[in-house]
Amino acid sequence: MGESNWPQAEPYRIKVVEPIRRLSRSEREQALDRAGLNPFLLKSDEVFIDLLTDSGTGAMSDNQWAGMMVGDESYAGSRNYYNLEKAVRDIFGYPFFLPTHQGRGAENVLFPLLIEKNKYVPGNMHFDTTKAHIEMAGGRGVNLVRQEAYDLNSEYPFKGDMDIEALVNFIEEKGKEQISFILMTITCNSGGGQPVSLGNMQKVREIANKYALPLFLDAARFSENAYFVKKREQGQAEKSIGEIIREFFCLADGCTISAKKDGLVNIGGLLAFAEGQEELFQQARERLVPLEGFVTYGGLAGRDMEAMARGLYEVQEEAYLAQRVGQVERLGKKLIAAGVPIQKPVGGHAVFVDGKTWLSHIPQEQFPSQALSIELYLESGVRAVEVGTILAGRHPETGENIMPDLDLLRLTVPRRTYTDNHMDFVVEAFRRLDARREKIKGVRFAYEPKILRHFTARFARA
Ligand code: P71
Repeated sequence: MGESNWPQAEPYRIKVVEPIRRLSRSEREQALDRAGLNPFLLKSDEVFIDLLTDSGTGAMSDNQWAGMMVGDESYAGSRNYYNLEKAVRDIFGYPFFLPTHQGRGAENVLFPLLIEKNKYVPGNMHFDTTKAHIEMAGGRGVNLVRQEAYDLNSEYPFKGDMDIEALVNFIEEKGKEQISFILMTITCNSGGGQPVSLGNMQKVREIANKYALPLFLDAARFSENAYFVKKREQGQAEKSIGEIIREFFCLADGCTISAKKDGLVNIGGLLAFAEGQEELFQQARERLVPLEGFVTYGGLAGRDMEAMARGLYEVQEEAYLAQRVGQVERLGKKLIAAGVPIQKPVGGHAVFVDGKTWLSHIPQEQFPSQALSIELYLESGVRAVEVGTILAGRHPETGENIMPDLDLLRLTVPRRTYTDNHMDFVVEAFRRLDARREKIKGVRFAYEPKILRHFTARFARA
């Protein structure tokens, strides 16, 4: 066996623990009733294993916590700002950067500078808050991801790739002056945490050059994406994670990053620009002050910037990435073995369960994946999040519910937070649900908010 084929042990040991408690079945029933059958409205103390999101929910290292103690809380010119600037330069190769309070802060500063009214922002697939910021700036987001992304059973290794032909056709059809910029999301969150290949990014760059369009990265999970490239893309295996990251960022004009994911911090974000983008950077700098805060803190404490500077390095360690991505994949494989249909291949940060197929007796109008999230919590105390018909909302003109092809339940795994035993507990919850699967009932709205309804809606059993 030699040096290979060892079981995947966490490349860290645990120094601090946070107790979690599972409520009794009757306490869980009461809690969920109070929450209007919407797990989003549960108190976190009512949740045993929380797979709502991987955003800001990870564990920091001892080195990051040590960094918190050397936070320099000066209003201007904090030393931690300079440490973060150095990290951004080193890792992404970008000379211009601004800290922001989180990813959407960076979007809010940047997008109005690039978007003109009614113009388009094509991308592989925009994340919800990103699409909202494009629209708030007057633009129109368009998803042009490859068709394989919509086929849960396709094992295509880069389901986050842009459909290059569709992108060219779109630009030709609308005219390049109708396009504000191109945005590539790595990994593609809304498409299931699926990676973008370096080859695809290079082609998108060629098109951006041909039509003289700016190209940006929404790079919340930049390191997980690089890991997939190293493992899956031909000719990339010998490169380091750092080299792959550099190559990706070299191909873009700048990036917005929610550091709550691969920054390994609980809060923070950044906006950075490549060589040659000084003018845009200056404009962004001016907007940062009223929107986020002075240019050397952007809504963050000095200690937050230090933790981020250190996290951005740690997240590139290959042993960390192998265990991180491996843990999510292992959860997916065990669910498949338990007969639960999921999206394949398993994405970098979450397993997406095909609720519509697993609960095929529930019509889509009765929100099968929401029903599944309710039953999963009742059965086990595990919280997951619907990414389906409730999230999709209503058609702006007809007012009808949009019926997306995919109606999924996202089991999102926080970084360095839960062990494989926790994941086995989740699998066991699905096994127990399977025994009474056909009796699970759909739900209807008891209260439906007008916008972003999934956060605060209340439900009743149909
Ligand atoms: C996720 C989130 C966080 C989230 C957002 C809304 C509701 C629930 C949870 C945030 C992203 C993201 C990408 C690709 C920008 C943001 C915004 N994702 N781009 O998946 O995934 O970043 O939250 O720091 O503002 O749970 P921000």
